[in-house]
Amino acid sequence: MLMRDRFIWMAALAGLFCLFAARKPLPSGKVSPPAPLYPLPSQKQLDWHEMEMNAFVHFTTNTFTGLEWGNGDESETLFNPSQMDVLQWATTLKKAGFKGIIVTAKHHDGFCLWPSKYTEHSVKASPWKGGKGDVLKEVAEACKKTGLRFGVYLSPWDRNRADYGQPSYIEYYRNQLRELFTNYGPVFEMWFDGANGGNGYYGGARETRRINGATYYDWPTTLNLVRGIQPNVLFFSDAGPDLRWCGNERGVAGETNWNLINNDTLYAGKPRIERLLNTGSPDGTKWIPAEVDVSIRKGWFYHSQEDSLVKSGERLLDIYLTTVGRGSTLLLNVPPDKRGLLHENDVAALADFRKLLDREFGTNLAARAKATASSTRGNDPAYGASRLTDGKKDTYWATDDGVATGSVEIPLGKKQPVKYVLLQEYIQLGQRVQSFTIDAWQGEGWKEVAAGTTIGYKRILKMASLETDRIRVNITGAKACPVLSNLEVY
Ligand code: FUL
Repeated sequence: MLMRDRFIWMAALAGLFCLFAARKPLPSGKVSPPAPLYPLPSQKQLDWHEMEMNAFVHFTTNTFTGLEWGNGDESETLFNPSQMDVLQWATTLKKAGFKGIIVTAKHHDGFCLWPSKYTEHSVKASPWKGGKGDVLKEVAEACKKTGLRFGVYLSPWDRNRADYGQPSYIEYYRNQLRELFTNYGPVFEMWFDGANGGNGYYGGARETRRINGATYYDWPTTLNLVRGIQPNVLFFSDAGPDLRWCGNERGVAGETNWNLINNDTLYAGKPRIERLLNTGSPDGTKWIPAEVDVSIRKGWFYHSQEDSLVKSGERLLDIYLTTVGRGSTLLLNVPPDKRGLLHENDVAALADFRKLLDREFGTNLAARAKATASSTRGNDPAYGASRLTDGKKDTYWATDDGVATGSVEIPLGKKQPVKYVLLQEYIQLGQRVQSFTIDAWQGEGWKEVAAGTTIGYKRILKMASLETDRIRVNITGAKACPVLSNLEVY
């Protein structure tokens, strides 16, 4: 080959190389990830989001009197479960898919399920186990054995205490928290109820007492005290600071559900804040996700006349969709009966629920699907649509800064029935998506089959009967470039 020809060849090759290099996406890691959109969840909140389903256990003298709110004058001798088996609670709940148990250490009636040294109104004055029993200890141990996390509910309102309403009661309440957080191992969540003040026994006074919900408890001091013992605990109350009430006890998180809210003017029991708590606010300055507490029965405590009213597996699946499916965590109450066992009807409903969950969400049709996107951040495959279907929770699809909309397309291999689309934002970088639609390919074109607003930790949309071989998710509005970690189709 002549020198000149060689030169021409080399120039052509170099040109081709440049062209190729220019078109080739930048290698992973060269494009910087999206900047976090504040506020962000803390690590303990992220861990809580991933729990998805926890169980509530309401148990006290009410179980034996048939009341929902004990007056505070109940005799301790009433508390006498005949076949108490806390391991039965834990194994049943674990099998159904729950990750933690929150137990009513003390409900509004003031009876303590542990032998507190600050009151006689507890299991130690009951005939159960000759006054030597400790329900909390048993629950904490059963949780440990079965791999569940342990949480407590300690009602601030106490209808038994003579000094409820006075400063000395706050000291009593704090002493009890010291006991709970020192003696029972790690507590993942502490539940503060919003019901505060009203009529009660109050050591024999039998009167109505009102407290100022905004000031009486001096919560900041109490929370700091608890954090000093167990820094990893999450506090639930209407106002957080870690988890908020969802505004109802029907099992329904907001269809629009921001994990963000401004809690500066909120406090447990504040009137008429239900709507705000249900939806959160897109411009909230704190990450305080909603937890949805709902009972498997009509009441929170066991009453035999409600044995036929236990929510069915189907009903629990609906509740799953309006809680976990809306980016919340479900806190399902399953109250033990007078024997100290979860009743057969509740156990059967939980087993049905599990079966339905496994049936509905058994096979992810989008697993490892070759997803494509309308645009990808910096054209870098590290942020490509395939990250949505790779089964890894720490990878994500993202668009360029300033690009707040975009679509991803998921081929399903063949035409088949599709019932649910599940989406997750990579909330480590904040909650972003404000609106989205879902299209299904219908032979000749796309048809919109569902639409939603927020996504957050998780969003599951149920579709009316549908067959398709391709799904498209369109992010139609976001506070900043969308960052989605997961997309599943069932
Ligand atoms: C409510 C309480 O008054 C109920 O008795 C129950 O404990 C529920 C979880 O919270 O506010």
